[in-house]
Amino acid sequence: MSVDWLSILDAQGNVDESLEPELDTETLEKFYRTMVLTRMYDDKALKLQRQGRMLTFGSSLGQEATAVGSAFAMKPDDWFFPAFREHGVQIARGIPLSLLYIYWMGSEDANLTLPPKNFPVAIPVSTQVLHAVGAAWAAKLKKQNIASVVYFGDGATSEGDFHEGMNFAGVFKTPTVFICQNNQYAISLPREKQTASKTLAQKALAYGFEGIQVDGNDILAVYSVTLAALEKARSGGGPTMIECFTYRMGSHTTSDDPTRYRQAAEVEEWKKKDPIKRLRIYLEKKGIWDQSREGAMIKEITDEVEKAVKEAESYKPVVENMFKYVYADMPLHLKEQMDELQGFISKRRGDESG
Ligand SMILES: Cc1ncc(C[n+]2csc(CCOP(=O)(O)OP(=O)(O)O)c2C)c(N)n1
Repeated sequence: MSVDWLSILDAQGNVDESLEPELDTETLEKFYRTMVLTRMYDDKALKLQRQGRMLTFGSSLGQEATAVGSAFAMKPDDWFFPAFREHGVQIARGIPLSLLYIYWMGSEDANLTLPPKNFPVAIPVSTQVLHAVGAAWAAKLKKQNIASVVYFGDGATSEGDFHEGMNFAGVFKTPTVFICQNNQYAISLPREKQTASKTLAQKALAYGFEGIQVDGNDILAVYSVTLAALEKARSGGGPTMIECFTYRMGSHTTSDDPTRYRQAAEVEEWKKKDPIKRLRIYLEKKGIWDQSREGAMIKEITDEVEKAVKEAESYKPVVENMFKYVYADMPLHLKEQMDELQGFISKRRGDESG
């Protein structure tokens, strides 16, 4: 057993025709639009944070192919467990942009109306791996023909939760697809200081299942590999780990300054591998994209993003929800805190109106 590497669309937009997936024009356009939408959603979030209108935010700039390619390989009925940088997957899965903004503006209310099978963001690194394996195990026991997909970063592979989840998935052959977004850094820690393993995908081999590396900036490769892994999972073939080799072009979050730990030349090299640029070249070569379509799309997306921000900013969070969903039955100390906050808010409202 060894780890294979897959790439189909190179940085210059050239395609390996022997591996090119058969996708119709509509699907390719959907891939491209969703990647651009993700980037523009992301860019707007950073601007809002700098203006004090958004809380800490982790950009997915440069990782759009990994997110969108894998998301479109899923079926709506498959379980989806994100970390905190999976904006592109959430958008492709149809979660409204306004909900995503509401969440990052600080309200957990956004998680109350997520479409089915989409789990909330997991901030504690790697905890979602266990949830995903559990959901897959349950689906297998119930003989449901579905898979569960979990996303995590390179840093998450150093957590115990990751290893426990991988081991369980291997032993019980759960229908789980593990998608590692290897964006080369866990905050300031580079990938080579994270683990002595040559690849991250090879960790799957130790747990008795397939691991594969893919060019994470190549949406055709990410889509193809994820589609195959999901089909294998749903048909009883067990789990797969996919290491998407990509790069975090921006900062870890809005609280981070990456110039303190990485070289500008490295970032410049990765700029040349931009996932959106290469898909656009591919579409142009196929004669299905041009400057005028690009202009019209950008205008449409700008309006869509602005509308979502407006909706999010006009949303009034229900403060009780902060306490309500921590435990099934609210413990006394939380109840006391909630009552105190409610008292404080109603007093303030009374002061304001009086
Ligand atoms: C259990 C836990 N430990 C530490 C943190 C603080 N923390 C937040 S993100 C992060 C690094 C995650 O790196 P990686 O898994 O590579 O994902 P990336 O941020 O690169 O997408 C750390 C250590 C946390 N959120 N949870």
